[in-house]
Amino acid sequence: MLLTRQRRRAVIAGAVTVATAALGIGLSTQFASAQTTLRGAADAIGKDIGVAVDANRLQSNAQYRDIVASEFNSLTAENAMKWDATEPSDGNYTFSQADSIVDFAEDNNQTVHGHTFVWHQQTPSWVQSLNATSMRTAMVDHINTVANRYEGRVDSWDVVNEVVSDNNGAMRDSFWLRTMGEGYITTAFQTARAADPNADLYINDYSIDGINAKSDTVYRIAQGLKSQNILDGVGFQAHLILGQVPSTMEANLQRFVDLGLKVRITELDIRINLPADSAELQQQANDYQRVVEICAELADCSGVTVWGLRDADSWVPGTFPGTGAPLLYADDYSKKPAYTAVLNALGGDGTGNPTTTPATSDPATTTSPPPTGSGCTATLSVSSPWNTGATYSATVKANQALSGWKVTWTWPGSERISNAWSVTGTLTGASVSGANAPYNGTLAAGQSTTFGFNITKADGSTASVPTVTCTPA
Ligand code: 9MR
Repeated sequence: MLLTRQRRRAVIAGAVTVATAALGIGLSTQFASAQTTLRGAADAIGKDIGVAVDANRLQSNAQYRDIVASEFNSLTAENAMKWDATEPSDGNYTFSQADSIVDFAEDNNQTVHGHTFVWHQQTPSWVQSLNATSMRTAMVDHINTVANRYEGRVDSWDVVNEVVSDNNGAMRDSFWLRTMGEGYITTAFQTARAADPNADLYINDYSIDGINAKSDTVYRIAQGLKSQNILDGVGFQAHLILGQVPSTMEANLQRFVDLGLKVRITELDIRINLPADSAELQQQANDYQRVVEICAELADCSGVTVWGLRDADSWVPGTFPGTGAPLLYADDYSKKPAYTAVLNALGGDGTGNPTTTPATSDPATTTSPPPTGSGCTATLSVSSPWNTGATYSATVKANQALSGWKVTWTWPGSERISNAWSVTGTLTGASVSGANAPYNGTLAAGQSTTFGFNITKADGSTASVPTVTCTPA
């Protein structure tokens, strides 16, 4: 849930004003860490970088704990919030492990993505053998109890998990479907919405990262749930195989965003045939970078969660024998090339900007002409437009030595900034007045710096490129 997340971020940022924190803009005080930690970089562009965690490891292993706290701004319980962990027998709720993870997140100003209420796995047999009426009652009680316990502390929930089969996009033949019919999905979302109206509600699945029969079915389900206002987002697990980031991944996420939904990479890992050599680790880094860039460039992508901290913690070798090494950290807690790639994708070009890939085929990808004659010049360019928004990058060039700069422009139409990085000021209205962040105001004559932002705009309208006035400040 957005407000909770931003409130926690504001606490971390400390010096960020209430106004800018409420808009999610100008979190520049955190930028000091943006170049060196995933968390700092993700905070600077307003994204979650999450990790799936195990409660016992958090308690027992200081090195694990320290990295989870310093490198990630969001947590998912890898197993501790599942039904078998939270309600092993009817009405007998056991929250100690889930509580410890949520407490840890609060202590470290991290958001929590809840996983999961309704799944065909890790649900106790007492649930699976109920008749339709009793199963519905059990589901409603379970969701109410767990969602209420964490209301205001868990920001978003995977309400249903893996409800579509791998067979041509048919519904999964689970005990839920067989007993309650397809309506079980609607029941789950209606219950979760009523139990915690402020949490973002997600449908989550694997092998839906590209456009295919399975993601087409999730799309149809999402349309229906969205039209009832009981769905906020789609989780793409992204359990990937080396070298196989789907070429349609960006377009696929975009079509869900175009429905008015958020998207999120919820369980990212990229497995390698063991032993992994250095070329494979570099390929893995490239794959990670691609996935994280897709999210970084998409305003409505809430974030990326990796499914475990170290390779040794991963579920992969147990399920796909002979494969593994799928995560960002090696068994000895050293950072793999994939770590650096993710850092880069989150803004590691040294300026806090996500790396953007210009959509050259799109007519809206244009650059404004630089105005002449002042102490500085600034230009905007649209790097990735979509129906209802766009990502812009901006360059400020000093024509003389500067100790600060100010940029102003007016949007001609419906464009409004939704979040921005490496720039501060009054940014969200039709008249934009931006100023340098604390770290990018001092420029020698001839030097340039960059900032960036996302906008929202009327569906289908052009993302215009206004002329920017730049003045020394
Ligand atoms: O990583 C989880 C592993 O520890 C559990 O044993 C397993 C049980 O099915 O679930 C794993 O997490 C899964 C997640 O909850 C849903 N998507 C697939 C994940 C990997 O199997």
